[in-house]
Amino acid sequence: MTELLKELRVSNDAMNNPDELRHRISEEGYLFFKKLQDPDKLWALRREMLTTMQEGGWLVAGTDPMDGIADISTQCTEGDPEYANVYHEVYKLEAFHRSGHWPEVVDMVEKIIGRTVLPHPQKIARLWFPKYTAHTTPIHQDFVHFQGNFQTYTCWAPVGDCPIELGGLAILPGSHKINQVMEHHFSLGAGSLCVNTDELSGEWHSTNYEIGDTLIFPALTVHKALPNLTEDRLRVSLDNRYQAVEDAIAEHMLEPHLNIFNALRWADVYRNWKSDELKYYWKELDLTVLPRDFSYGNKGFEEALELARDRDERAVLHLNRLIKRDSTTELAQRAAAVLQEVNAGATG
Ligand SMILES: O=C(O)CCC(=O)C(=O)O
Ligand SMILES: [Fe+2]
Repeated sequence: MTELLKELRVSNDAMNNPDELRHRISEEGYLFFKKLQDPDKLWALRREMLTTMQEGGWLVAGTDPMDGIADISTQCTEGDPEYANVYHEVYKLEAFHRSGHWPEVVDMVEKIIGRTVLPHPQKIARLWFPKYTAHTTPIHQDFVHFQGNFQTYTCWAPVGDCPIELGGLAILPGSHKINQVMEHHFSLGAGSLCVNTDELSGEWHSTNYEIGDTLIFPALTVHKALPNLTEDRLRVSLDNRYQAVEDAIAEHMLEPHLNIFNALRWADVYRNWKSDELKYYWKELDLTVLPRDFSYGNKGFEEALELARDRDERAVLHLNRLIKRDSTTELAQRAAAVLQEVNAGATG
């Protein structure tokens, strides 16, 4: 399942030239920097994050957490309650949130946007199991998930080295020039929404990421993750978002990530923090907050119902996951009704 990938263009030569940075990102839809972030700070963050995952049972007992050696029997992903249980312990780490405010990243985004930058309160990490490739992040534009405005930038960075086989991010250069949100469909993988490949052209770009390397791209650039093809290594990465303070932000980006089903609150996140500096830092700002648009997710859900009726295994898996998470919601009840229909058809 190897695919041909082109190398990302490195933009370290333009780091101090905002005009050139803006020119490149408007042409190519991304900027990639080697070692934009300090490897030592990231190694320290890796230790904290993976130690928490080991305490949560995700790593083989007795191994060095820095190696990220996964216990495959605990495989799970976004949407699974088991995932949220451990992810939210990682999410409570002060150092993890602080990394979203490191000046090397904020200053770079500020050069690109040319206005004062707001790091989104909702920080995001991805903790991706090996041998679980059906759940690889599908091809998408971030706008369907994060909304707000098109000048929202994702900064993706592995917390550790991330060679191709560990499943880093791949990007379709120039794809942002479509200048609109593309049609998204049901998919497994982070976000559960994908763009169909027949609507795309161009060559996928990625790289053997080293710790500190950082990929920055706006909300319409088409991207995906590569599958984690390693035997036993977890892929750990940050994908934090940044935008101009004066641009609109969607309300869910002011909430902790994946909090819908267990009601994780900022007060829970902050419980063991040593400093107050970053707690509720956005509350004193006069933000323009937009309601969340559920139409993309709702459409994906309706498609999953249709596919499940045709016994599509991915859709059945998705609906079962949704029911397991909370069987009392309206969506879960509709999912359960369809699965019952399908099972009755299969046995009757
Ligand atoms: O890391 C991943 O698998 C998904 C990342 C992504 O799509 C993003 O950062 O927007
Ligand atoms: Fe994304």
